[in-house]
Amino acid sequence: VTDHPPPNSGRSDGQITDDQKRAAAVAAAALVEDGMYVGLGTGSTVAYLMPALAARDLKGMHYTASSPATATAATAVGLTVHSPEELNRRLDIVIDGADQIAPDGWLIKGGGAAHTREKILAAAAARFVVIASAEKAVASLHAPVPVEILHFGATWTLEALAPAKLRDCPPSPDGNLIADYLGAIDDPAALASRLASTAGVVEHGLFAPGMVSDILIAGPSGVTHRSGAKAPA
Ligand code: A5P
Repeated sequence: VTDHPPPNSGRSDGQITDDQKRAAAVAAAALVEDGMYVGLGTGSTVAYLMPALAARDLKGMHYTASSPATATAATAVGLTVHSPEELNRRLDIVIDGADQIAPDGWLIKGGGAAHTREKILAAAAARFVVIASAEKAVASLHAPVPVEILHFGATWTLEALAPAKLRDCPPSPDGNLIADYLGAIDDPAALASRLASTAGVVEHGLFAPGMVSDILIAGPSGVTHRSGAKAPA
């Protein structure tokens, strides 16, 4: 019997993870300033970002979203979302989640099937900020790696990607199939190069350290900030 229950007593692992996702999203929202051009990622962590941005009551904002789901969630809290074509300018900041974050800064993304659009936004950003709960930090990357592929010739594309299989999920925001590469990831750069050069692949979910400016990981004792390899613009 103890007089003092342990921290987080009574809270499920899922609730603790959700609290961490919210904490990382709130920390990232604090980096956004009036008048910025902002890219919004996709996923359950980013779902906490839109209310956090709305709560800041920022002025003169220009938002774009990496998926219809994010655009809908942003609009629901009063953020005005534009297409990239409407913005027609590079982005000041992009904030997005990740499935896995390696110690050297490599990421796996695409659990929500939106990694192609997410990578386009990240590449167009002066600052790309990754937000995550603690369990996303891994010792080394492991399968699956999401890969967006065209319907046309998908059987041949899958053969070339082997070991890989189609994921049973809705299509990407651009209507393509999502496959999962299931092999070892001994050398992320070599694998990224192989996946990118496979005919029929639209985009893969490996994000190189050079794309990432900041990594905000929320854990039991708060949000930890790691600097990424992408230099400030
Ligand atoms: C969406 O396609 C993904 O890249 C997400 O950013 C990633 O899967 C993280 O999602 P959660 O925040 O839901 O874990």
